[in-house]
Amino acid sequence: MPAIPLQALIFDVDGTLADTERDGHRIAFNDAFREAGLDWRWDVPLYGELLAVTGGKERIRHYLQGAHPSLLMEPGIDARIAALHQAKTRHYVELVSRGGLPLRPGVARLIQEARANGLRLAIATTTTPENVSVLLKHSLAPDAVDWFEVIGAGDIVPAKKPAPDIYRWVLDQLGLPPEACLAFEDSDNGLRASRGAGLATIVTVNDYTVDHDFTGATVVLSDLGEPTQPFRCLSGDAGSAVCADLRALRHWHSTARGR
Ligand code: XBP
Ligand code: MG
Repeated sequence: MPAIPLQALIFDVDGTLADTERDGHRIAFNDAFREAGLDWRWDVPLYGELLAVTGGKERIRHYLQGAHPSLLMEPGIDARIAALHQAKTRHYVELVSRGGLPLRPGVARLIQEARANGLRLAIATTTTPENVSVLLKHSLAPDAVDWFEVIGAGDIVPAKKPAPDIYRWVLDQLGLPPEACLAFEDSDNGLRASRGAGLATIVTVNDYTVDHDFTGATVVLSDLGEPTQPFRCLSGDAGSAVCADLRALRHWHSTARGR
């Protein structure tokens, strides 16, 4: 059977395009809590634990289960969580609009190279759509939202990562089989979602995810790398590549398909 060529790249956002969690989402959650007169504070280690649950509303609920379980019994708690989360999104958008979150190494380079070579681009993320748009606009390029043919974000599917639903939704919108694509992820939950949808996956780790179990990833890298700032390959075969360019991606795509 002829090999299916690589046709599309599907990117996670948080932790993959930029280190948004510690210095973005976490700060915005705390700002929303403060604004609502709550003394809840999510410090860096606690936030690392809370990241086990994806989705901001789901994360607040998970926090309350441990810290303030009685609040979950109160009438109107769903609306209260939703309002807090809306305020958090407003704070996050403000923070990112100030140019507060740079992209990770190699992200802009790879996306530009993919565009120049006619690869299709998509996003599969758990975060809220506004958060994706503001990051692409302020950290990549003013018109970068238009570079992505499909943006799957937030509550568009009810079951968030590690469920594969968001990736399946994106593949359906692209009209492509998973074998024609590569996914980019930074976390165990993200990898379970992409692999669950049958996608070969490149992982780039960050401080919160470096100790996660990435069994099933095609390759695990420190970051996507630049020609002058090589990545470190933590697992898998990077051959002679120093950065994740299209040549390396095509190699990983073809070896992953053979498995
Ligand atoms: C991202 C998330 C999100 C963000 C917050 O996971 O878990 O919850 O932390 O986003 P992934 P919202 O990178 O695996 O998609 O508050 O907008 O939900
Ligand atoms: Mg992520």
